Amino acid sequence: SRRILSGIQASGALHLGNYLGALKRFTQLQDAGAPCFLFVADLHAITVWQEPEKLAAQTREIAAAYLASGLDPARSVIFPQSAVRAHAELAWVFNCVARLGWLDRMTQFKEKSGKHKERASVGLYTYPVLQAADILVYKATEVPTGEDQKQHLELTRDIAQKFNNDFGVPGFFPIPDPVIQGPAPRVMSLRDGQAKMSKSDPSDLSRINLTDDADTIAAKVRKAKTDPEPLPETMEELEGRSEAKNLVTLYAALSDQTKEAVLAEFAGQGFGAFKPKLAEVAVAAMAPVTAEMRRLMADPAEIDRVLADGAERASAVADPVVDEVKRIVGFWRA
Ligand code: AQP
Repeated sequence: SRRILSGIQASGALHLGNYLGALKRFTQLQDAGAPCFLFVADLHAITVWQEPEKLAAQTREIAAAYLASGLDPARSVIFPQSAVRAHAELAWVFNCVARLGWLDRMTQFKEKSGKHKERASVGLYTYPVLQAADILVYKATEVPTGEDQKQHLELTRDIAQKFNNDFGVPGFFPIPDPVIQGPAPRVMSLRDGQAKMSKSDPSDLSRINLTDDADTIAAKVRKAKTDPEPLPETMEELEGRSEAKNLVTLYAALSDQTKEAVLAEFAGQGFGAFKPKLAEVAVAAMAPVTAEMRRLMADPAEIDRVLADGAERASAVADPVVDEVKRIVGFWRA
């Protein structure tokens, strides 16, 4: 049967890419009736340094973003990753299933470890193995994420397959499908149409944060890199104009229209006219979410209840799977 799983790292501010590529998609899947397990990835967050006194607040903030974007804790299971021991336990077994050669090919590690690979944490290297455990410990069948996670999801499929083969348990782990769809699976930086919008970009002008106010959003959109040409009539004509294409994609995703409809409205107009309209739809789409996040964060008791309840429901699914894995691997038990 169908089971959706995804997570967002507890490592600071969320941006429009996270919102359109992940949060908004989760809500759509939930509302279509799919059972969703959504966690706050705090184990993943510490692959790079996190201030201990801030980590729990960051976890609550992501939980607030889940709730504010429309996830309903009665229907979806929302929990902190570290509160369900099964993730880390299965990750160890998977560390012994995955091959070094597979991890060596992961481009995100290369990007995030930068020039000084030897100084990166070992956790950053095995990050995609933990991700495989996150997914498979629920025997999830579908994993909605942004485009940037595609390679990691392929690794999860390889790990599931190898575990099933090595231990002679065909079908024990389902081979999960990446769900990289939606109107904006790859939101690009506002300063560079070749780079994805990312929270680690040193330029704050490159991204719209979920916490930006209307004036900041308008200013960032105004300063977004574009070209001098007016908007064309078709998407094909936007090929090679990556910044322009990104802004049209954003407008469409934020206003729930197709890109073609957006071009039909704005063809022939320049960015001087288009940008203020884009800022307007961005503010209109995000303001209710940020307002609700602020309301929830003002009194974390409600968030804490959701997370504690979610952790219990998640453990009830994950613990028996890990118990079964331990039996399959041959560990001692009384
Ligand atoms: N630019 C993006 N467009 C669409 N989706 C995106 N996601 C991230 N960036 C974009 C999706 O957001 C979800 C949560 O991501 P994460 O918490 O795992 O963090 P991340 O991918 O590390 O986010 P960042 O902002 O890109 O951080 P850095 O700068 O650290 O790399 C995932 O589903 C992701 O695909």
